[in-house]
Formats: sequence, structure tokens, C-alpha cells
Amino acid sequence: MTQVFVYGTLKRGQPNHQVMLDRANGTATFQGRGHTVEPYPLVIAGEHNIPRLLNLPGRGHCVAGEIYAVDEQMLRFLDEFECCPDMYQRTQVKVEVLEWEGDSSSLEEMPGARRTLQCFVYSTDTYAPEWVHLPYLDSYDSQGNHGLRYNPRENR
Ligand code: PCA
Repeated sequence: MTQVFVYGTLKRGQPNHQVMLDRANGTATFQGRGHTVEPYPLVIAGEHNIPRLLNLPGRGHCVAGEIYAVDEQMLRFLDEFECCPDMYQRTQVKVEVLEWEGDSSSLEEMPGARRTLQCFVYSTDTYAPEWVHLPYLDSYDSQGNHGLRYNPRENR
């Protein structure tokens, strides 16, 4: 099992969450919620209003998301679904856990220290330079008051 941190359309209640539930794609088990330890710019970009975590640690906000344990089949599926490595690249990110429903042995627990995990995340180095100047979010909601409605793939 591999841990993946999702911050965008793959989260519960967001437009692509269904692919995580479809057993034909493999398995994804919800483990908890958290946020990135380091700040990152999370922007909604391009003509389809897609959430993109720019791989520029140190700028923006600590970004909220969900942690899933995924099997190899789901990991391969998600790579393809997220057009990795063209649109996003699967990189490592350190996540501070805020709520945990998973197996406690998989949490690195240190007395007095923050509970942190190393997860995969779909971030991007392949973005238009002007995206750095878009507003930075700390949490993505496709129905948020930014008004930038996500355009689902089937409509593109
Ligand atoms: N899907 C991935 C990356 C951005 C997106 O919309 C996710 O939810 O983490």
C-alpha cells in the first residue's frame, strides 16, 4: 500500500471522487485528513478551472486534503487519470495529520511532536508562468465562492 494525499477534485464531495471508489480501478481506502507541512501555491487555473498545486514549496498556504492508502492498481490508474507526468507529476509531500481513521500503526507517532506522514501528491512543475500570480487557496472546493466552476473531462 502507498499513501496518496489528494487536495483537489479527488476529495470526497468533489467532481472526480467517484474514480477512487470504483473497484475496477483498484482500491483506495480513506485514512484521514490533514494539510501539507510546508506551504504551497494552490491555484485554480486554465480554461477548465482545474486545481493545481504548483511545486513551489514555501509560497502560498499549507494546503488541506485527504489521505488514502492505495494499491498498485489504483496508483497506476491515478497516474494515468491525472495525466502524469505531463500535466501533474507525482511527488512526495510531508503531511500533518489532523484527523485519523486509518490503522494507528501506520501513523508515525512521536511524543510531543506533530503527527506527520510522507505521501505522494499530484503537484506540477509544468505550468504557465502567470499561474504563480493567481490567488492561492488553502483548501479546494469546486463549489467555492471563487466562482470558478470545474469543467469535467466529459465536457472538454
Ligand atoms: N486531482 C488531484 C490533483 C488535482 C486534482 O484535481 C487531487 O485531487 O489531488
